[in-house]
Amino acid sequence: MVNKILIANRGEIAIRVMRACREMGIPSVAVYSEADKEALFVNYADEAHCIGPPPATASYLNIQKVIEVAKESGADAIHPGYGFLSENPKFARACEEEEIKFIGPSSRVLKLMGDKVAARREMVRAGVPVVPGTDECVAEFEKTKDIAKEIGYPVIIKPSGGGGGIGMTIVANEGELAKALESTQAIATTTFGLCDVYIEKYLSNPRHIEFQLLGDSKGNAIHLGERECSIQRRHQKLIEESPSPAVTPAMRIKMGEIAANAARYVGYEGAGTMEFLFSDGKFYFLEVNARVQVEHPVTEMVTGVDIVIEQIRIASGLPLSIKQEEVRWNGWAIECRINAEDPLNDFVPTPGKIKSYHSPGGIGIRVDSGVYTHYTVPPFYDSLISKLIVWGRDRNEAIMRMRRALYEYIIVGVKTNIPFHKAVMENPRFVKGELGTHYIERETTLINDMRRIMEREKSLEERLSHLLEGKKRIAAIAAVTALARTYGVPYGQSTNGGG
Ligand code: MV4
Repeated sequence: MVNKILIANRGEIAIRVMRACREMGIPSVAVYSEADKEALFVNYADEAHCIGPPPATASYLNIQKVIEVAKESGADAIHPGYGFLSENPKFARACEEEEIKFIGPSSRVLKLMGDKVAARREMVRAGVPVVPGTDECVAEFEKTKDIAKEIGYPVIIKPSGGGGGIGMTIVANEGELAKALESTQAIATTTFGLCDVYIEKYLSNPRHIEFQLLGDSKGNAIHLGERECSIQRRHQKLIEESPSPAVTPAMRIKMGEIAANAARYVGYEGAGTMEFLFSDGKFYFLEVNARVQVEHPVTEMVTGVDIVIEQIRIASGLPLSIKQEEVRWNGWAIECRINAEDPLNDFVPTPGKIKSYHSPGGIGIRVDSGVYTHYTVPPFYDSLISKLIVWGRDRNEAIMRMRRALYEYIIVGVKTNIPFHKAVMENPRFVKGELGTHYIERETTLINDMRRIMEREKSLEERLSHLLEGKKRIAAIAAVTALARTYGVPYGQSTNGGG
């Protein structure tokens, strides 16, 4: 087993990893920026080292500094979390050279998966279905025109160095192609330093479904089923669930096997996700996320497998602790990402001081949070402050529990997207499980539903204003939310969306 782990990340995921370390008896080392001195994860760690100024490029992305602290502190492994350096092949390479175990796939696999065209080609070889398109980059207009014609419009042009939606351009017809090709190449060059772009058939409102994979150093690879992540806004996922209401047990087994076989084929070590678009009952490979993902807890809730502990075991050269035939899927889990942002002002980030904080609890609730009362959310990083995950025996129970938990969640001082989540949990189409990547834009009533929910809570607050003075303030806020809960959709209205 590795002896000491440096966590090259911050916030809730740093704490998530350190919790696994503590359960395994492995000391943890935090690295933090000057903006994170007061952060919960810095305190949680067994030791912590400041690595630089607030901007991530000067701290969390500073490869030399992170490796230097690992060596100084005697850490023999680094967990990169998600984002930051987690899928950076140069960082993985630097770790390999310094004989520090990078907790994740090899630099070779990270490089392959980071090149979206190469990854697509490799997945075709491994027998994974992909979206109709090219397995080479496109560059020259006349040739691209022929390819697009063959695929059939609409098509989508994607930067090969990208992922996560940045710089993608949808092309409705041949007239738009020249401009789209040029602009995607320009964005690809400036954002990813690589002008390579590729072209695919554009699917209009697919579901985003991904399979959780684990591969060990002995050549074993298994899948833990799927997550549905269709509820997203500007390529930011907001709500994820497992299983997907659209996936039958037979499809899960078939696609899971295809994904796990592909992981084995490329020699995948660690936790990873294979992303698919799902449309008209068919799966199409998109990309591999070669890291632990934000939404991994929903899979943990339904399978009981601790994905971070598996990552650490794998990095230590141990075999997977579970065989494919031992994986059981029990019940339903939903995650709401709680962001410090203003849902009434285009979801702009709202960093600032949390004056009062109370998180939900009780049966079937998990809160992975990086904050506490009187903590100041810094403006330098993403706005995720916690994840609220619920488990229920079926989708209906999970939705009812999520509603209950959202009304228990009290965050005063910074605006959050909790009202948005309350609106989604009451939305008939969500309740029916009718999801797609364009769900939020198409559910045009959602923002108004949310306004109504916020108004309802405000009027209750006003009615109780005599309590909202001095020391009684915090208790009064709890009373307000408890009352607000009774205004929610009555019990029993949610139905299982299938699956
Ligand atoms: C697509 C697609 C439709 N057809 N690919 C977005 C995230 C990234 N991982 C892949 N993405 C998409 N890929 C094909 N062949 C739709 C999306 C997509 C999207 C694309 C452009 C602008 C907004 C979008 C929102 C959701 C999904």
